[in-house]
Amino acid sequence: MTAPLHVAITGAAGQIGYAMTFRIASGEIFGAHRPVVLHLIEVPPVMPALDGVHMELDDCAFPTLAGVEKYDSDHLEQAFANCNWVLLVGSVPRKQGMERSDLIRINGPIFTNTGKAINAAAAKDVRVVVVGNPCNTNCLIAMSHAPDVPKDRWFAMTRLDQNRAQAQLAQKAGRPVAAVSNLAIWGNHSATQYPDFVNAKIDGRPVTEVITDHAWLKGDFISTVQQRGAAVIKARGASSAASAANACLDTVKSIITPTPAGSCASAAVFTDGKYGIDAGLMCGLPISSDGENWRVLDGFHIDDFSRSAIQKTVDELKQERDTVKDLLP
Ligand code: NAX
Repeated sequence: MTAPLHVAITGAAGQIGYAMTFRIASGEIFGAHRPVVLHLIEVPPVMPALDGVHMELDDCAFPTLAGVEKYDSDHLEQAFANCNWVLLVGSVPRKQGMERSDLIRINGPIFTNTGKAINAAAAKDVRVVVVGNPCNTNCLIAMSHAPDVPKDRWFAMTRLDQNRAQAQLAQKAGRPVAAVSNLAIWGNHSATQYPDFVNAKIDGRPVTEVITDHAWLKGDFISTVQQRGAAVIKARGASSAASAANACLDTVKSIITPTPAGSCASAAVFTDGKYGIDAGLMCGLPISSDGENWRVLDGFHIDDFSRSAIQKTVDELKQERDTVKDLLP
């Protein structure tokens, strides 16, 4: 029998954590022959709700679920012990009328201790995906406190933005969503992000050839994707949950599965100056994986429109980094 993978989820009783946990336990993400042990983490007052999640996991009788361990957030080193994947969802969600930047000082400090505990206790091959907002900067904070974990193991989630953008382009073109490929989200997971229609394709052709309404691409398309989170909050009275959980799992799958030729996956990763983007940020970029290792893709065309949009969102990331500089060692 293959050794089980240990997967930690913080905020596991919250709406995203709850939606994600069962799909991981079912074998859908790591395969029907790969057992998983879930490490579910919550703040102390929410531990009774986590017991309920555990009961429901038992009641699914998933053959791939090799164990469930529950921890409160005061015991993070025990919680992350030997974990191969750490999915950092736990944090305070954005409420209606709140911008992502408002959250930065509330959620940032959580990620200092999280990074230290991952550094101390996680498996040597640990990979970390940060969902809790502001996810780019939270990831930067956690990574900064985990000097022994290589920087290419850290990801912040821009996949929901990619999926949202793909759906918008598919609907506009009257094509299935699977026809849309090579869609990069540059920058911050926030209202400044740049969903890159210039390099995206529909049925293998440039989006700008298939969709001739370029005013829409430069206007409503971008703003719809940028504001989609707020629109969901307005409609649902709660922030995106199932789609966010799905995007986190898509991120994991994109890292462990070879990326189709001619396409990319979107994730925020540590920058080294490529594409003229300042080094030392967690910035949304187009990446490609061979199933083991990933790299930032070269060769994306950056025209003047894209350059200015990317600069705006990178400037926001730099501002966020300044806002939390007391949390960065
Ligand atoms: P919920 O409030 O439903 O769940 C969050 C859970 O985290 C709660 O159960 C809470 O008790 C727990 N928690 C809080 N602090 C914790 C800590 N220090 N350790 C462990 N658990 C802790 O929020 P939910 O809707 O699940 O959203 C979670 C996070 O995802 C929020 O920060 C939200 O802003 C962010 N999102 C990120 C997205 C992205 O694309 N990157 C999109 C969706 C979502 O808005």
